[in-house]
Amino acid sequence: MPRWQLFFVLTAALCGQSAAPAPEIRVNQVGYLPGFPKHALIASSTAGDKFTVKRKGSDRIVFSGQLGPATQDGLSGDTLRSADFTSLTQPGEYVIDVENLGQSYPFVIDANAYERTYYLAMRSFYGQRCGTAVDLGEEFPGYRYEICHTRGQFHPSSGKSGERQSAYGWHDAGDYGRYVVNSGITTGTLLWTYEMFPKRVRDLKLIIPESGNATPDILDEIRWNLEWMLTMQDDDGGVWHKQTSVNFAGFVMPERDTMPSVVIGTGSAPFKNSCATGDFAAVLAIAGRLYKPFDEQFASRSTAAAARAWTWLTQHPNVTFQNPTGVATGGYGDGNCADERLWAAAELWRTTGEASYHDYFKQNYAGSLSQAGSPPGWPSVGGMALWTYVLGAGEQSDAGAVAAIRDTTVKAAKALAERTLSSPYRTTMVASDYIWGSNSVAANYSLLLLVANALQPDPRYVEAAVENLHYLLGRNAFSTSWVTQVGSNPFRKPHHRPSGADRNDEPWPGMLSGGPNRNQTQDNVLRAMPAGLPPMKYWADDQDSYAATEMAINWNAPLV
Ligand code: G3I
Ligand code: 9MR
Ligand code: ZN
Repeated sequence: MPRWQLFFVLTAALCGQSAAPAPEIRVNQVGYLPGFPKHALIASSTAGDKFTVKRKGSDRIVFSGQLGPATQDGLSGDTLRSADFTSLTQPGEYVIDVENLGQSYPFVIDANAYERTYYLAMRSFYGQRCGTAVDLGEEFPGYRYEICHTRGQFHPSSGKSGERQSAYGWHDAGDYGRYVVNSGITTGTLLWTYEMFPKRVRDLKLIIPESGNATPDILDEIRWNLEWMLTMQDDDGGVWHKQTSVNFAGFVMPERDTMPSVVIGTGSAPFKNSCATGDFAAVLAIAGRLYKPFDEQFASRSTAAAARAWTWLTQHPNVTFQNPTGVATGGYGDGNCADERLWAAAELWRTTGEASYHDYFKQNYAGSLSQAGSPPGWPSVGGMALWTYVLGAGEQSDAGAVAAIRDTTVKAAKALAERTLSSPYRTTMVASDYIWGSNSVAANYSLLLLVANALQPDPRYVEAAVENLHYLLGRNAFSTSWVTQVGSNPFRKPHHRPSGADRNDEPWPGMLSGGPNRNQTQDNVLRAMPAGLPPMKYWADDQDSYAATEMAINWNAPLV
């Protein structure tokens, strides 16, 4: 133990506090909302039956209770007992003390408990900006890099050749590529955040270069990526798949990755693909309505680009993408672009009210209807298509379609909320959800639950949505907050090139870990773990585990 740590342990002991938080007490290390269920989960067979909640740093007991019965959790292998302190609603900073065990990590009870987490999670997109110098400023001194990836070229697979522009966009993840498909769901989710909760997020400052102009910071940040997406549309309306180097860079800062950033297509005519073009059309259509009050010109440019993409899509409905020979960066290949096309139709209809989009939607939504009942992800955006149709419904809408979508969504939300509130870890997750990016599955379940609440309000949907946040922020088998620099025991080794290459002790803030991934063959760290562990256990705080600790923009978006 380093001397400074010993010092803290000794002073803590002298002051009558237990030495270090007991990780067996799983809590949301950020906090809980006053009017919501509040549970800590205790994974210890030697703990006594009693627990108390105390003000942090004092012995004043504000709540006492008994632990619930032990339940065996198959997802983690943990035996859990619940400490339910729901009836404590007084705002403050607390710890839980469990008999014969010790004290928990601290947490708050506060109506604004998650405001800083939101700030860091949303600001992390600024930290992914490509084509500009980035500096997190006084709050995070040393978190900076120079302008990067300014050299653009056409790869032969794009159907064009020569130099071209490389500007704007967010680095996708721990790597420096920019991918249209993944940008689609990411940007769409963030735009929806603004559209669904305008009053909540409009005035929250992100401290970005555009702060202080007349546009809400969240929209300014999202626009950085939309501007890149717009550069990915060809003259015929189709949209190329990605702009990356042909191989992944080493663990260097962005400006030290000097490989050209090449526009990559399918390798044969029409070179663009339908999934990327559908996602593009959907997202630019959303932009066309949301930016209108702030920049009318940008809004109409966006709608027009979306409409041209739609026209291309009607001529090329299912051109799929696979990495062409010689390209090793992320694939984001999706064999079915029907859901992307449906999403495009729905958002274009919601923005423009034009009958052709509506006709397409009415004729095709039934084939994707079941997707209203499952969490979205980059390959499956059918839920986004269906929900936007209902969220934007008006007099012209088809009553049958609205009813069917609402019904499917609400039925699913009811079952998912029940499953969440009765599962030992109080998450919506089941074993098959423990895939690459599983933490985004948890977050996207919450997105579904919040959309369902918007379609037919029910506090249990919102409660269940918040339970998944408790899981992500520390109430999990590792007692680790899966968001960098958030909570008192956050993970520290994301697969994220700037975090690995810079001189800062801590990783860049506000980034969600991909999460446990039971597909052990997907990286060497997972492969080295014993076979047959419960799914939640396939995670380690290790930079080399890209299939479990990488960050990605499409995972941070539902966290936001
Ligand atoms: O959809 C299937 C599901 O039906 C099945 O039950 C399950 C069982 O394995 O797999 C699901 O497919 C998974 C797919 O993602 C969709 O979620 C695959 O297993 C999984 O291998 C695949 O992982 C993707 C990974 O790239 C490898 O292709 C991740 O979603 C995706 O986020 C990730 O993206 C990478 C980029 O390529 C490059 N940049 C970093 C980024 C994040 O790691
Ligand atoms: O860093 C890459 C990460 O962003 C991807 O998700 C992952 C899978 O495509 O690949 C990572 O790059 C690794 C490459 O695939 C193999 N050599 C090691 C690279 C990580 O340092
Ligand atoms: Zn860059």
